[in-house]
Amino acid sequence: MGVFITLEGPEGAGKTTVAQHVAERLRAAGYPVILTREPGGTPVGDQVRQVLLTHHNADMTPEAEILLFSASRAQLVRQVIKPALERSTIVVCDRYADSTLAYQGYGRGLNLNVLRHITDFATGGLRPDLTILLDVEPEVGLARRRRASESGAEWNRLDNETLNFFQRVRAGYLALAREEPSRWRIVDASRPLEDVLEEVWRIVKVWLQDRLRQP
Ligand code: T5A
Repeated sequence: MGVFITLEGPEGAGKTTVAQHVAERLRAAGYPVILTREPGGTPVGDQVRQVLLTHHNADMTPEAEILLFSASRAQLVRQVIKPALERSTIVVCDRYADSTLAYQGYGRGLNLNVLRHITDFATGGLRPDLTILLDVEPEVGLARRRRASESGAEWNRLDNETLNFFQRVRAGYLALAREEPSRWRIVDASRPLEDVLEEVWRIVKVWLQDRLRQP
């Protein structure tokens, strides 16, 4: 079986940049790797992503939102992630089910147990082996997003949420990481990008070495 690594964190934490860097370094080290993302990562998922993130759907209910994120995830797991793991590939995924617990659970206030049931159904119970939380204050992450959007990066429906919402999301991520410390590693993503990239790569390298030593 392969290895399933996820990157999590609030807006502008650096997940996409870090996920690309980790995938490149793993490939350079000789590992077979696929890099994917949520929502999206498949033709069906990319269409669902449009529905989720367009500003036209400002009236979307939290219940519709969780089901759409889950639809994209169900497709990604079966079409991309599981087949790759079965080929002993390392899967690096930019967001996964913990985003649902953080945003729809802690952020929107939906019941966490209900979200866990829906998520288990969508994923068939597939959980990441290692999750890296890029932790950053919402003000810092959103300022980065705003700067990036001025140079053409997407500014989506969820980027318009209140600061309070993003503060709940961040606190939610930290609570999830504390609940399951063996799976999560927390990285201070407010530091310069080079430092964040080096720390995440060191974590992944050490974690893989430890895993290879296990019988
Ligand atoms: N969502 C998603 C849910 O609500 N529920 C779910 O179940 C799922 C799966 C997805 C949205 O959907 C929500 C969460 C999101 O709101 P998205 O575009 O996939 O949207 O996710 P975002 O987090 O919004 O993506 P971003 O691109 O903003 O954030 P990243 O990936 O964390 O950041 P990145 O790497 O793109 O970097 C953003 C900018 O910051 C710079 C980068 O160069 C870039 O310009 N940067 C740094 N600058 C200085 N120092 C650093 N350390 C930096 N790191 C990055």
